[in-house]
Amino acid sequence: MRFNTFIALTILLIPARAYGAIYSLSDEVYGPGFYRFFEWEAIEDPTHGRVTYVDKLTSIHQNLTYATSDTFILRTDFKTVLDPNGPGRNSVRIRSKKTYTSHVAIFDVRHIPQGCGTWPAIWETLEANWPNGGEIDIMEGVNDQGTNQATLHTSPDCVMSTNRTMAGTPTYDTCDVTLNFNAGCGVKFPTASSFGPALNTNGGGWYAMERSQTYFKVWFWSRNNCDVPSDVAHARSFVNPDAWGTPAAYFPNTFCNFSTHFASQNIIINLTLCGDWAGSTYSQGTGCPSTCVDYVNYNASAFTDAYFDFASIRVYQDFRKNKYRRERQPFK
Ligand SMILES: *[C@@H]1O[C@H](CO)[C@@H](O)[C@H](O)[C@H]1NC(C)=O
Ligand SMILES: *[C@@H]1O[C@H](CO)[C@@H](O)[C@H](O)[C@H]1NC(C)=O
Ligand SMILES: *[C@@H]1O[C@H](CO)[C@@H](O)[C@H](O)[C@H]1NC(C)=O
Ligand SMILES: *[C@@H]1O[C@H](CO)[C@@H](O)[C@H](O)[C@H]1NC(C)=O
Ligand SMILES: CC(=O)N[C@H]1CO[C@H](CO)[C@@H](O)[C@@H]1O
Repeated sequence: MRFNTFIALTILLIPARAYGAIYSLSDEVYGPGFYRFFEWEAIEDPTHGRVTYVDKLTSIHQNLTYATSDTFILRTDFKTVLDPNGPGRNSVRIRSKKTYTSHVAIFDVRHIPQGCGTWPAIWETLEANWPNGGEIDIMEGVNDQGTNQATLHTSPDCVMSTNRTMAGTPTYDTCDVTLNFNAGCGVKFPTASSFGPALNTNGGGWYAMERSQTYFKVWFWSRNNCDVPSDVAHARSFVNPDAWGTPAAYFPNTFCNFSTHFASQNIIINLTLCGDWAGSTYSQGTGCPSTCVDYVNYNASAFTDAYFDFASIRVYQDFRKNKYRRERQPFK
């Protein structure tokens, strides 16, 4: 009987493995679990934003992070008028305690920060070894403008093929941080609902990233899309990204040696204001008033909608290493 079960399992698993793309749930993060999975980075903003990143206790005390059993909110302060000569608006930056190589990460968001001056990001990097450990930006944008952009930033000699099958539109093909003022090799997503107010009015959606040894792929599905893969929509224990269709962004290793450009990386979520990107493009066809820094200093209530609402983050790894863990214990 046991032997038959073994044979049946083997038969069941062989065809799946032949496709090489079945991943199993290794970390499921929701509600108070965010307080255990992540550490707070009360650091100076490396992108020169008008923010002050606070520590965990301050973020809880000031309600800049807030959890219920199925919600995790992360926001900037929206109550304080700032002294223009003092520190920036309080905000939060969190980094996963774990690092990952090959994996799938699915971010189920109900809302992302919106408003003039905002620059939210969900990304992966190894900060201690930047840029040599590479950077994979999964969700990023500024000032409510345009669609989501996924981008790689790397050390020299990493270029993307001009012939890629993906739904999005490439910006630069070279990922080298020393070129194009560190713009990286980006891909603009095709759907308006992938970023900003359009994402929020649709109730959010799912960003998914697959990192394999030979490519990275990023997808987005809006909450009300009819083509959300069922393993994504129903938070299954196994996912098969090979069945998810053409990604919005595709980064193959054709002209980029992943083993020398990408280390094992942390997941980082940050919310800055102004700074290198949001600040420099603040007045470029955005309709945003005055200057970015003045707007942040004086218009506190303009940041009421500058918040993430996460339903969950799920990380999947090679199903042979089934180390499933739920990050759900209440924070004390
Ligand atoms: C903290 O933030 C949450 C989510 O935005 C909100 O529901 C709650 O009322 C806030 N609590 C306080 C004390 O302001
Ligand atoms: C582009 O890529 C496709 C799929 O990988 C391949 O079949 C095709 O030959 C490539 N075209 C060029 C011009 O390289
Ligand atoms: C990538 O770099 C590693 C380490 O230097 C090397 O062993 C490997 O052969 C390289 N791969 C390719 C395809 O050049
Ligand atoms: C504050 O917001 C209002 C409304 O958007 C705008 O008219 C005003 O210029 C802003 N003030 C500053 C200092 O940015
Ligand atoms: C302000 C801040 O922390 N910025 C980081 C947030 O995210 C992007 C990735 O998109 C990083 O490049 C920034 O350094």
